[in-house]
Amino acid sequence: MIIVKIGGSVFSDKSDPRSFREDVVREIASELAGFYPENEIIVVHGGGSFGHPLAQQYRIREGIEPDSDFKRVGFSLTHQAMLEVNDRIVEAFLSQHLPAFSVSSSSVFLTEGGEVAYGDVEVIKKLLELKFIPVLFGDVSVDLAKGVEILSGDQIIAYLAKMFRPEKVIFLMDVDGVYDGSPGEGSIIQDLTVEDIEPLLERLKCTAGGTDVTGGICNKLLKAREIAEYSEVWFVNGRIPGRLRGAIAGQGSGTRLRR
Ligand code: IP8
Repeated sequence: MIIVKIGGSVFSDKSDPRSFREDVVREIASELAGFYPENEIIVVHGGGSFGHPLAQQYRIREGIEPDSDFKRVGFSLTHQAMLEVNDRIVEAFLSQHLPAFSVSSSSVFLTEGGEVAYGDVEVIKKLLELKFIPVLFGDVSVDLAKGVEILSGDQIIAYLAKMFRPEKVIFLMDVDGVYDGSPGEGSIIQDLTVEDIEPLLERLKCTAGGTDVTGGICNKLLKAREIAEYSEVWFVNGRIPGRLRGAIAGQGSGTRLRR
């Protein structure tokens, strides 16, 4: 099994609300087509300029405000924006004759403080047996502690990796891998082990939040460390044709994380 995360910055320009790079998503789908149906594939995509601006505007991560409909409306609007981009991603896969099937994450997972507290993966399991490609996404979530939350695609992937133990988990990003410093300044790390993560988080100053409401590369590295318990993890540039194919074939250019 291969689990692929299509990062929001891969399919959209984060400074341009609801922008969608259809050509990039079609290329990703056509590269995956080379490995289907021999491999089971799950796709999870991020929020990009669809989910994040609304999540920020409605301060979803601060939880519910019981006496005001502001949060409830924002919760629903954020979900609708994610359904919109999910629809476009699924359509792009279908155009490449891949049987992508939308699975709404907020109907599968309950969270507690942003982490998955409960997930029902039976439908996903069945879809895989039937050779569908489930397409989940970072989404709003009903949260046991805060009422409402944002559930990152990275959290979803960590949960799915624990349940399904895939051979590979591939994070597609808009940079060439994990940098040993700020992108553009440091150099790409080709091979990472789980022991390298802690000092790297310190170097990247991961105590401070990024621009994403869910924490960008810092959250990704933390989750990747968990995933590495079960799977090989790759970080590759999803906007450059051939990089995803290379990572799946095991000779790619990017960062590989192993135990
Ligand atoms: O981009 C966030 O998902 P992520 C989803 O995978 C929303 O962290 C709704 C902002």
